[in-house]
Amino acid sequence: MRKMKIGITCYPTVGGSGVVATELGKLLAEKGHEVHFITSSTPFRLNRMYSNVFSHQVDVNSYSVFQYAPYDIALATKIAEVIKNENLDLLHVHYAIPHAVCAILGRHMAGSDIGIVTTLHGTDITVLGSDSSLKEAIRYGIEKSDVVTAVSNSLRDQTYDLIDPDQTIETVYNFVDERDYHVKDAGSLKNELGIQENEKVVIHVSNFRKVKRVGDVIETFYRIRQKVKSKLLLVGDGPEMSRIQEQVRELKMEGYVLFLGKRDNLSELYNISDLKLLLSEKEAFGLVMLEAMACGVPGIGTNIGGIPEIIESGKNGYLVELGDTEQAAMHGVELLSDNEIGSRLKAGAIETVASKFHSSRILKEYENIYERLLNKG
Ligand code: GMT
Repeated sequence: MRKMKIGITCYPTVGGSGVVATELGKLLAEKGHEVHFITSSTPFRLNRMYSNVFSHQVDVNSYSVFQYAPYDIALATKIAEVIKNENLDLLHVHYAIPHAVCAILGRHMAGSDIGIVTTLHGTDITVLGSDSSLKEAIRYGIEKSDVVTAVSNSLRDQTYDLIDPDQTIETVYNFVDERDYHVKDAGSLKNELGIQENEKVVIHVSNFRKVKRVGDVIETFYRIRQKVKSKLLLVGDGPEMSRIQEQVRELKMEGYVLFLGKRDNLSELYNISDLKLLLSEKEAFGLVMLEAMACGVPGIGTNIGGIPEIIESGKNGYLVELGDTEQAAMHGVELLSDNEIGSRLKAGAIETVASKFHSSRILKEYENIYERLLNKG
């Protein structure tokens, strides 16, 4: 495989699409490629030093005439500059809006014909795709990209349905860095969090937006708690937080639900957990489910979006219909109270990550796409 110079644009702050883009950049660098992040700030997961990873920050002019600072134009200009100055071979942008459109404009500004790969992550289609002020721009970004990938078959199909682009969309699944996410000893963390050894741990991680249905997570846990001695870890923060805190108070569950806020040490938290709940109404993939499974935590997830492409009922967790907290709790109780079932699903979770979503496999798929693009040019 020839060594390439790859420009990557993504949202650098917390969020699945930025995590995947950054982890991919790191793996590409470890394979000897030169990686240039072109973003509004240094990606938060870029926590190791690499001699062949560079971060180019977009400067936005806040001239007083502008009612809104022109970030998209500034990003396109920076992309053009990096294409020329660094002699890039290709661009890989994550999230259609505005990144795909900026990449196309930047390439044009640079007078270049390098290939553009756009990866769709979910809300760029499932939420923004029905906004009439953005739909045409999303279609344009998809059609003018050279290769378009989606993080699940479900998102690929939804993109065809909602946007109807004249473009082929390939599925490339997400992955986790197995060096961080694996089964390990979490030391005294359980004890430090005030959880007794004989208590089971249920975990939910999200940005607490409405689509995540955290209320259903609380309801499910409420039912589980009536049968199994357990605690619920809520990790993350977002607009629904105060409503959720109120729900927990109303159910008199304050002593059993731990609000941990935003955390970096997710793999340690997963390693004290026995069950992961992801009961969203929209989820193009569900990276947090994969992270948990890599740490040996089986999941209960809704039968929507990309979740059924990760969870196989009875093998590595269970699928339930949206809003069916009774069924979710029934499976939760079964999994947490029957050691044989718990261990089988745990082994299934680890096996699924290793066979279907291994980082080496996904990295190869992206490298093959890049290689194909370079051969075409
Ligand atoms: O879930 C979110 O709200 C964040 C969003 C993002 O853009 O970072 O996540 C999307 O991309 C992730 C990485 O591909 C997927 O794992 C999430 O399922 C997807 N979120 C939704 O579709 C709601």
